[in-house]
Amino acid sequence: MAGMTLGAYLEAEVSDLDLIDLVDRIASACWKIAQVVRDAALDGNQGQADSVNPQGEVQKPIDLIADDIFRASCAQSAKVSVLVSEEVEEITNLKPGQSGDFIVAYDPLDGSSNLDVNLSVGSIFCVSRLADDLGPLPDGRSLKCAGYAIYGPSTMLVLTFGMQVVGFTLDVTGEDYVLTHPDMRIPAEACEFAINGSRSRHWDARVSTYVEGCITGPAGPRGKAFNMRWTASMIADVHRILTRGGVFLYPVDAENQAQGGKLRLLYEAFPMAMIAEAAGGRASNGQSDLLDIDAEDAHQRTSVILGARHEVDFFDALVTCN
Ligand code: AHM
Ligand code: MG
Repeated sequence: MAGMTLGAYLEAEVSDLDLIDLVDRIASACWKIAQVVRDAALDGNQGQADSVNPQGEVQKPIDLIADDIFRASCAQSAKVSVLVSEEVEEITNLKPGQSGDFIVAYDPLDGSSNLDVNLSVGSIFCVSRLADDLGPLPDGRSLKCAGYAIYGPSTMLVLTFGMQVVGFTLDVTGEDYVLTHPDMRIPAEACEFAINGSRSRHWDARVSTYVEGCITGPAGPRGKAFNMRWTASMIADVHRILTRGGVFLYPVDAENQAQGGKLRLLYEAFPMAMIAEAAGGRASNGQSDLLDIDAEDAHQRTSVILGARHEVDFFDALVTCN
């Protein structure tokens, strides 16, 4: 399979022609966003815009440009009815919803605080279908596709349709995405963890116990050494875990609990959870699988504990110790 183009892969592996068309459009949008990210300093698109997103966070010009690109690409699909974007307060109804039409939830440029320092950022998305008995918000267990693009040293598109996770690298010269990572699996054993340690004064006892156990190393309760990494770009952290293993934690803590945590369920947690499960890992909110959480609000937030299945299970089991 390695070496296939994205188009050839979709044709071979996906039977839903409307979904193929949509994923192809999203892939094109990510390619354009990659170019905008690459040229941000040249084009004067670094720094802040005058606006805030639905979470009250100051937007960057490039957040808004990326949203325009992603939105326009999805809107070209006759089958997309609903868009949910991190950058837009209201759900966008592109056309009167019919059962079977697509809902696309996306963060057009995640980790954008990394832009000015030239580190990896990306786009995250998931796709579901409108159902007669469900509202316009995705159901985690009914997702048809999830993915992210990472704008790093190379641009990659990582996708799952539920059974496996595949990674394509953008070949700028050949003008196509090429399958370079045909079966991305999260290694069973984790030796790295990712958490923003500067928030430790806000953590609850369980998070502190978990991190302490990792830091103590071979002499501690885990009986082995852990390495720590944090890029402040979820896509980069998850991509590392998909590539060489580990666990990612962004828990609800004393400071962010009033808003329900930091990361957003629909367009950050759901897509990464579907990818983690398809790669043999697990994603939890500390109690239950993220994909089992009911979405009640377009921008609702959640704890995210994601990575090697054994490690996420271990964290969840710690609740009984407190
Ligand atoms: P964003 O959508 O505003 O970019 O925020 C999400 C990002 C994640 O990519 C990352 O894991 C997290 O925020 C970093 O948070 P912190 O600033 O606490 O390190
Ligand atoms: Mg984000």
